[in-house]
Amino acid sequence: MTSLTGWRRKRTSFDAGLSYREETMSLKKALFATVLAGFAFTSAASACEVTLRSSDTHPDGYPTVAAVEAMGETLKAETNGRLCIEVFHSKQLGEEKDTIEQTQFGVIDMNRVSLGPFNNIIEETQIPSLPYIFRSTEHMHKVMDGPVGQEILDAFTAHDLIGLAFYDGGSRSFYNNQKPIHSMDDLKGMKFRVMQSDLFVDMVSAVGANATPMPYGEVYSSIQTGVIDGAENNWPSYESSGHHEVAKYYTLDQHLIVPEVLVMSKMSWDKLSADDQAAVRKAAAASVPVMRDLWAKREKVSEAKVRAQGSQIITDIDKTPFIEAMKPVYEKYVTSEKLKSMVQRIQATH
Ligand code: BDP
Repeated sequence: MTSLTGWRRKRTSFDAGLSYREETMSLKKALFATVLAGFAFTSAASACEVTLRSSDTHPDGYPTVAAVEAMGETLKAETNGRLCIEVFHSKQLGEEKDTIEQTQFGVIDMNRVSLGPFNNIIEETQIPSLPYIFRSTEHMHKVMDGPVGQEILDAFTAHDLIGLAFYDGGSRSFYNNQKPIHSMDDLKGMKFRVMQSDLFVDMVSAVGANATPMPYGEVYSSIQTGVIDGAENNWPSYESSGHHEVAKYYTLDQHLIVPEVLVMSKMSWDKLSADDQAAVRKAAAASVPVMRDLWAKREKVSEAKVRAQGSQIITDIDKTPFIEAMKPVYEKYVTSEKLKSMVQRIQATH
């Protein structure tokens, strides 16, 4: 864990927005802001003039955490040590849904999150969150690196956020503590946790199971106490969260290849000079290949680890019935011409 002791902050431009925030935020939010502003007045014992605080739910050493740290190194070098990034990993700043709000309010400067928790607020983020929309990780990269990806990043601006980059999130599959799932029939009536997104609730209902949206940090104990039978996630999260210890049946149906996103608070962004904004964008872009490399390696390490620790991996799964059953989710969520065009362009990308 990062020690906050001895931190010192040199410049106060990022603090200027505080009175505005206090006026406009609810009492609860203002209180939280005040607590965090305490961090802001101190900065790492280094030459950094501004230290951007970035949130991540994952533990130290997880690819997303390491990638944002790598971005921080690039940014520091690009700005001759003026701009730095401090990653608050392991949910130190809270669960994703809450940290997203705090980022919109400028309390947190940056946030690395899944696209899932944005689904209910930014409709464009629903598109890469659709089940089986991507044929492979390569397909996802091609789309997210291209015009559709850019349109989705741009959509964050209207929600007080700046979309900086997409990161890999592997493919997500169901795991549970009851029985090996070999077909859709096996899922009937089972209870799975999903991220807090209506789309994912409908996706799970579509295959005959029950969805319980809840924060990531509650999943482990909810499986243990029988509130849910399981959840769904990628290899590294299944492993690093310890969920494999309490839910050993993992079925590779790979229903989602949902990317992760790195966003910045628009309030923090607006306080940067145009040159510094460009440096942030450049450093974020440079962190993408770093992340992809770390991710590919970590997927293998995590898979090997959960197998060695006794997870039963079901690979002989026919995805066709899952793909068919989940189609109504497209009908429900892909309604406007804009979203339809995105789906068509994704499907036409080879
Ligand atoms: C992980 C994502 C993380 C999400 C988590 C979840 O990296 O951002 O919080 O899944 O399921 O794969 O909530």
